[in-house]
Amino acid sequence: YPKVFIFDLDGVITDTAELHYLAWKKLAEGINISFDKQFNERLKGISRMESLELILQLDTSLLKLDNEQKVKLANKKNEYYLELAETINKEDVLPGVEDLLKHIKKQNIKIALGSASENAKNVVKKLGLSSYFDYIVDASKVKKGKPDPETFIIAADYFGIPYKECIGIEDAAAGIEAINKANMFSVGVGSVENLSQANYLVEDTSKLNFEEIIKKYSD
Ligand code: B16
Ligand code: MG
Repeated sequence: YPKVFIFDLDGVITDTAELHYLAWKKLAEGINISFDKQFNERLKGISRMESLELILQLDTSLLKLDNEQKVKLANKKNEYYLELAETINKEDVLPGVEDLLKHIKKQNIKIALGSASENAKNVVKKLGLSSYFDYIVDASKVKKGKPDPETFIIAADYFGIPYKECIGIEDAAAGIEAINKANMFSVGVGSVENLSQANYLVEDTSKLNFEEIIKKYSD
């Protein structure tokens, strides 16, 4: 058996992507940038500041903003996001996720959260899942975001477990890349077009099955 499971949050445990999208859209419209769903795809799994930089690139006249102004905008986006996130509850847990968490816990395998979101702890609490997690990576302490392996390495090192004995679950290509670079076993949730690098792929969270994952990991 593996010793640690490391979960991504957005897209794996719940769908906060829609809320991030609405918050960025509101911010972008406030500074006269038009922003659509397609562009939003590029922001998945990317940190708040990096996302802002990508959005500002849509309007070259905004590239001259200084750091203080950028931080203000990022804070504003987070205010919008937190407002929307108020409504998050148990029903927002994606299908199959709590069942998987239960199975892992039963085997005394450690569970960690490796999200790029600084709001991750708060969201997990609202979802009613806090008691499953032995460790939540503090995204504000991560120097290099996904696809860098740092997020996953921090989680494994917290437990002092060899990377080969860790399993990471991700919905973003950058996340799968990060898990693979950390020499962990990667489970992808999504399409083969997006996640062809995953060691094991399921099409959605309802297909996440403990025994099946262990079987593939042991092969
Ligand atoms: P925050 P994940 C990521 O979550 C989101 O996919 C991404 O869109 C968001 O910008 C990022 O968290 C940072 O979130 O503004 O709350 O710090 O997929 O890594 O769980
Ligand atoms: Mg994700």
